[in-house]
Amino acid sequence: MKKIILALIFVLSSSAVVAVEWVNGEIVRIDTARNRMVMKHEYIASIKMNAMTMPFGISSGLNVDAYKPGDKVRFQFKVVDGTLDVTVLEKLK
Ligand SMILES: [Cu+2]
Repeated sequence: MKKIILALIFVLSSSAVVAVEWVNGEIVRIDTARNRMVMKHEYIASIKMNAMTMPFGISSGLNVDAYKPGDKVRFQFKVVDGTLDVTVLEKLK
C-alpha cells in the first residue's frame, strides 16, 4: 500500500512539473535586432488571452534564424514585465 501511495505521489508531482503549455501561432514578423517578433496566436488558457496578433519578446538563447513570416508554429512563453517572451519555438508540420 505504501508503495502504491509513493508511486501515486510521484506520478502526480512529475505531471505537475511536466505540464507545460504549448500555444499554436503563426509568425507575422521577426525583428532579431530588437529581439522581438509578431505572432498571430490562438487562445492562451493559462492567462485567458484571446486569439490575436501581437508582439512577443524573443528570449535570450532562442535562435529564430530558421523561421520566417508565414511559418505555423507552436511555442512556450514566460511573462516578463508584462510582455510575453517566447522561450521555446517549434515548427508545426
Ligand atoms: Cu495576445
